[in-house]
Amino acid sequence: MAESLIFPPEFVFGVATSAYQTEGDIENDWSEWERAGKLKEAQARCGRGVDHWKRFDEDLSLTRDVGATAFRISLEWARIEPERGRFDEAAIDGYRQRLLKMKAAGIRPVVTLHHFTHPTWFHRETPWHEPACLDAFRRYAKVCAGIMDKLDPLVITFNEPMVLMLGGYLQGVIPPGVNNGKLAGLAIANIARAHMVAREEILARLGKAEIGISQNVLAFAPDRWWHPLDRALTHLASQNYNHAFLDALCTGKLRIGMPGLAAIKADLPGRDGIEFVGVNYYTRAHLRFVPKKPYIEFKYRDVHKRGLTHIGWEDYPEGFGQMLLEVKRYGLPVWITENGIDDRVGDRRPGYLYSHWKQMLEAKQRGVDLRGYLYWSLLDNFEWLEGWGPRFGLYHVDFKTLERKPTPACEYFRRAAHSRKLEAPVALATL
Ligand code: IFM
Repeated sequence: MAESLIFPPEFVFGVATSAYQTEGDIENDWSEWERAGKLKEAQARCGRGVDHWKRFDEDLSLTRDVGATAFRISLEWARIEPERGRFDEAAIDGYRQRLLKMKAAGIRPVVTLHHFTHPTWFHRETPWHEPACLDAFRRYAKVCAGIMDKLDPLVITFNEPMVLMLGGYLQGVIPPGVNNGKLAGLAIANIARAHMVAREEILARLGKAEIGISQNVLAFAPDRWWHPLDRALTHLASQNYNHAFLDALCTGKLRIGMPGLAAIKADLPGRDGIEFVGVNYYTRAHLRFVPKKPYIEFKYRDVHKRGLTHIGWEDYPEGFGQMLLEVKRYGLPVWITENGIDDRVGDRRPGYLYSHWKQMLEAKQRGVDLRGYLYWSLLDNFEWLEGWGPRFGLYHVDFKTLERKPTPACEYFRRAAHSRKLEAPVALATL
């Protein structure tokens, strides 16, 4: 099948980043979290990031150099509204200028409003589990709409809301560090409502827009294929983690149910709230039932002996194809808003791209309405709790000098973006 696989002319190749992970010098809930010593390495700090705020022009050229025609960035709420109700005109203009430069360079802006981080006042004054969060997000979204006006962006309101809910409100391992099932339920329902509210503001200003979210999807599998409880868990996890939030935005009803763990039922003020499904796919997770709370053991297994990636995730392109066929059920265009590999040497990334693109194009042949692929990430950057260890970048960044250098995947990506053919990468000598 692979020989005949081509990327149609209208299919978009792009790259993705987020503000906090790259821009540098941002004061928000994550910088507070870091100072409290909550990262894997207690001393690690995001600090100057990879200086993307100041090096935007250079990074935009790097984006063009790999043949990308879409660039996903996020707007940093903490920069835009550093104090509640005080909006920073310089930051707003800075973002507007960036989007204008993208347009001038023939690159479509893909704009995320919320990518995990919050201004420092947010959790104290209008946290996600309180209704006041909706007005706060509405005001912010209105400003974001102004930044994006007339630039035909692809808009992502929230990046990986389920990750925020699980990590921030259930396990308490990322900000705001809450560990409370009831508050988690209120928070995720309000995040879904906040999407709807932001959507209203964006449509009011832009008239027409393509608006969605980025959904982190995991290809779940039972740890013991024969075990009924592992299989039941797999089924429930897939529905709750991969689909419940998207279902809510489409139907207006949020339903999350894990017996003994969570029962969330909430209604949204409307339905049909997305124009596209944004998929972030990285790996597969095996689930095993254990007879004590939280009843789930979660692991990455190297089933096919391809070698776990450096961050410890299974390299499982087949799961990508499977997830794409699953999201076909929404009957909406699909954008891959993230996919990538932590490859600290640089020799595995072309093969990873090839195997994942093959799955993607086969899914397209099977009727998935795929519009574009955004590689995570343009640059090596700050990987949250993992700090500065992982390297997802198409471009290698020297974290001391901040010099950017192409990895072998740049050439591979560029060739595919130009030739529109899926070709296996030539074997790479070890770097
Ligand atoms: O770096 C993150 C990104 O911020 C959200 N999606 C997953 C990436 C890799 O972990």
